[in-house]
Amino acid sequence: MNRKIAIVAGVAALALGATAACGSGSGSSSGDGAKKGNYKLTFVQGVAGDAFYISMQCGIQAEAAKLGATVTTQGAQKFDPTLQTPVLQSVIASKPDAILIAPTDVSAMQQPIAQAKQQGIKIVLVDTTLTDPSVAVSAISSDNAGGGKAAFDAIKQLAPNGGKVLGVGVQPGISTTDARDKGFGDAAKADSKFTYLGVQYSQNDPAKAASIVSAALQKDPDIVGIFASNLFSAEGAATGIRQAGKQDKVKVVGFDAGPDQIKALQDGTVQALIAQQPATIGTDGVQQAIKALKGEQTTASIKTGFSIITKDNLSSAEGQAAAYKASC
Ligand code: T6T
Repeated sequence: MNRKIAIVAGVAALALGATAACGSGSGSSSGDGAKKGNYKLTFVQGVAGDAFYISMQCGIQAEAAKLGATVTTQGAQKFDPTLQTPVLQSVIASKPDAILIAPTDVSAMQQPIAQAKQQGIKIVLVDTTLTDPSVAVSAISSDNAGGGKAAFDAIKQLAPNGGKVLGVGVQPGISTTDARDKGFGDAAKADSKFTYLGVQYSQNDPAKAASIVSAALQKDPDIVGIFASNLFSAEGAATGIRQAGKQDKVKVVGFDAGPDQIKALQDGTVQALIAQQPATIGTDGVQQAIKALKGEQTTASIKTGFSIITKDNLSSAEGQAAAYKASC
């Protein structure tokens, strides 16, 4: 498929790439007693073993090495604030100069992260954010609402006659996937050719995402499109489509571009992927942390770009560069 999407993808990537360069707002600075170098950073992932955070870790490590900082990476086994909190607490006890963290919930992680700040540790929010991000010197993320809308535009090109569309989300309270779900849902509701069936939550479990899709296709066999708003939801949605034998009938667009998603794109189960730039988020995060530690001005909010990958542009330089890494 579909030359049109590949072209649109290029435009989206270019347009968003341009916004990535200019963050908005200005953040805090701290001049007092700043060390001159050898900074110790810790990256707290949303969850361990996720190709998105592994790719971010690669960007963080490369930039830290360039700037003469050391970095360690920690992550809980599930995307869950009750598991991320003790990980963060043990990181705080190890007294890093700065923590780059992807909070797993907009409100539940607010207080644990504030405690890190109270210990004099600089905080940078990478990927996900908090209800009150002012605890951090900088918050860096993709344009998630824009990505959700782009996913709907892709489905619209794939299913131009319209019909029923479903969202497969992760869990409420995650800033990124909530924004993607809303971006997709708002765009679908605004288009009279489409009926938005709402979003169902996979709890970041591919097996649950697969069973959501199987049940939804039994209830509404005429579904024309599914948007899965992160890597594990997309992985499970693809399995559900395969199990239902609906590869040719239902168009699937997934956020993220891990190895499994790329495979699903190649075998035709998924038609388009919204690939984020996790390494860039990591690079920007390190730069902001070091600036804060040196007492320089930081940027409160930075938006990074995304690109849309289809079978058509997968083997292009852009497509190859967009694929996430399973290791650095
Ligand atoms: O989509 C990414 C990330 O942006 C999101 O916040 C959580 O899920 C992922 O890590 C993919 O699994």
